[in-house]
Amino acid sequence: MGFKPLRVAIGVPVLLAAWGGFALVNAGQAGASPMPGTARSQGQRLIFEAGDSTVNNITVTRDAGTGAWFLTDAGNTFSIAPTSDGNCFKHDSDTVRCAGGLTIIEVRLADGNDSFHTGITGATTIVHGSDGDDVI
Ligand SMILES: [Ca+2]
Repeated sequence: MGFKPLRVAIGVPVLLAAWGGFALVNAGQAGASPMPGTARSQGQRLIFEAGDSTVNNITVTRDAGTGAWFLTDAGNTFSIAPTSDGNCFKHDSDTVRCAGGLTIIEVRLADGNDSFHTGITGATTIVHGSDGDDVI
C-alpha cells in the first residue's frame, strides 16, 4: 500500500538529475566553437541562419550596376544549404551572393551578441535576433 508513493518520490530526483544534465550541456555549448551558418535561396527569398556560438556581424549590400545582392557575415564562415534553389551562391568565405530579383531577405541571428546592418532598399528584410544583446 505505501510502496506506490515511494516509487513516485524516487522518480522526482531522477527527473531533476536529467534536467540538471541538460543545463550542463547548454552551459558547455556557450563556450563551444563557433558553428558555420547556412544560406539558402527559395525563389526571390534569401534565408541566412547563423550557426550556434557565433557572434555574427552581418551587412547586406547591393551592387547598383548588376543588381546582385551580397550578405557578408564578417569573419565567419557559412555554407550553402543543399535545399537552396541556386539563386544564391558562395561569393567568398564569409559572403553569399544572390542574383537580382530578391524581394525578401530573412536573417536568423541565433545566440550571441550579433549585429545586422543594411542601407539597401528594394527588399523586405526580416531579422530574428534571438538570444544575446543584438544590434539590429
Ligand atoms: Ca543573437
